[in-house]
Amino acid sequence: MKQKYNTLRLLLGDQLNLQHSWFRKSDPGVLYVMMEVATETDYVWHHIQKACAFFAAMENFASTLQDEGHDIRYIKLDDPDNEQSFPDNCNTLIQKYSITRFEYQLPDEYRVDEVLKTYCSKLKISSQVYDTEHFYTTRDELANFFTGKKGFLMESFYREMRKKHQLLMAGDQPLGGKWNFDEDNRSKLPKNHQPYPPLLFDNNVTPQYERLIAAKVRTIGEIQPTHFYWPLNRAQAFELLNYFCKYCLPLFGTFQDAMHTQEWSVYHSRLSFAMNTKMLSPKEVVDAAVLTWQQNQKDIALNQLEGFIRQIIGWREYMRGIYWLKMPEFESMNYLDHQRKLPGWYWTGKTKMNCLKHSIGQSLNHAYAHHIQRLMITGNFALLAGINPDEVDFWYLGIYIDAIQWVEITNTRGMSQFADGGIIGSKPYTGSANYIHKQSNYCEKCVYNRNTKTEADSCPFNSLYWDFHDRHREKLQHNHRLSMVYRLWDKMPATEREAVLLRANFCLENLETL
Ligand code: FAD
Ligand code: DLZ
Ligand code: SF4
Repeated sequence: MKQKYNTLRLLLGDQLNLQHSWFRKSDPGVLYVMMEVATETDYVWHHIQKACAFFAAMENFASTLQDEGHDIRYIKLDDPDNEQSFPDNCNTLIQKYSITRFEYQLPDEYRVDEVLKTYCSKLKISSQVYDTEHFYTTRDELANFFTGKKGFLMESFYREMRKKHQLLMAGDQPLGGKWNFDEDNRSKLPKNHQPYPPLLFDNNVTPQYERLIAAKVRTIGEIQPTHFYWPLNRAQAFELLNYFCKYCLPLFGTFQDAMHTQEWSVYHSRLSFAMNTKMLSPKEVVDAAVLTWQQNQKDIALNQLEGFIRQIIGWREYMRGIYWLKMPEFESMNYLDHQRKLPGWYWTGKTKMNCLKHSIGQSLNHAYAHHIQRLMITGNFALLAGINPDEVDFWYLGIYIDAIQWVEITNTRGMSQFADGGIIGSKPYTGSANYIHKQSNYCEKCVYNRNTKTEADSCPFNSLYWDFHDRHREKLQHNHRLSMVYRLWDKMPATEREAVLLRANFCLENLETL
């Protein structure tokens, strides 16, 4: 073949950043490649909506690049010459076009980063890696920030981000006199309060769905391929962002922790897929929210905006920094030595516990649950029950539309399962029915009694909560944030403690039928 291209540029499924400097002008010597490959479809059991969303968004991205005058080869899962891995497909193209240079953008996932680093080290042609131009921070910025400091407190990183990017600041002071308005952000949905319905698109992902089915890719969850509602291109991502700013931002903070059987996203933005694929940048999201607030200050209180901004410039960037600082060790951490198997009903939602039934059910239906459902329902239960973090990670990495390891594992193994021994959270996030009832209507129609601990129909969370702290006393009792928990436990009459542990033991031995 006559040489047409000198450079091959690989784009991954989560690198759909149209604003990247690569695309400022087209270069006839550059061939871009995107590919649907078994190494990506098979590393976990993806939710079918997640797999379809990635494929469809990738295809849309490729056709936009084509329209803008770039040459791109899009390799589909069932293409006969698809070798089913990034290196093998790149090799084929390099040979076919006698390419002399290979370029790629920094992968966000350790696994893929290693594959591509190894690939480049063996290549006979030159290679170069570029930044994705997506995040506020570089990969090692967090590590540099915490060098010489004790611990990795998110709040101090967040304040630094606020100052550095001059967000919600009045000079060097936080706007409104406080960095954090979390105490205003814990309301339950009042009876008869109906949030705006989630904005749903009407996309058709039948071709992507059929390719996945034909290839027998193992997936989970439900889908309606002809009415697919996640945003699949930049225009839809912006539409979702504008909808959020107009209808959800005004109450985002207030109901950030609220859960309800009839509402699957409450006032949450559902922008994580659009951001994690890089169709939208975090700066675009933050700027739109700030502008909306500036133009509507009489309708949008500062706590609503601050709560939202913190998730993006705080938690999201922080998790990425921790990921690159602590991988690959992070992947095998199991501080509490949890070894139980994940109950089978995590894959079906078939449990009598109403909070778990709803949170898992909506995850299977929509590939989505909001933060508090992930942390305080499914995560909390897995932690209290002592489930092996490998199994917990496998579930979280597959089931959510936004699940990419850099942000999944830090949240799951770190924040939710305390398997990192406290790098991310200063104490385990645990709660009993008391907390769940405070934030939701789940307990109202549950077969279990949220008010008791030791009866045959007592809420399992209530005994498992104490059992967890008792079981891990040696590792946790010196944590000053848990001193109250241990004081209360020790004050309980011995007979009651025994009954609680007995009930917990029953729950642990009968996890599958709870
Ligand atoms: P909103 O509530 O509207 O928040 C806005 C944005 O802030 C999100 O889109 C997200 O980009 C960011 N954000 C919020 N919380 C976090 C957080 N803790 N860490 C990082 N970014 C955050 N998020 C993922 O993107 N992918 C995951 O795989 C993932 N797994 C999680 C697993 C567990 C156990 C927990 C507790 C949380 C996980 N999160 C994950 C974080 C968070 O739950 C989701 O980002 C959020 O629910 C996405 O919905 P949303 O876009 O409506 O978020
Ligand atoms: C999630 C996903 C799936 C299901 N399939 C692909 C794929 O076939 N090709 C691809 O480039 N990306 C896919 N992705 C997203 C990847 O998991 C993500 O792009 C990589 O892990 C890099 O972080
Ligand atoms: Fe969940 Fe317990 Fe409430 Fe039932 S009573 S919904 S199991 S917290």
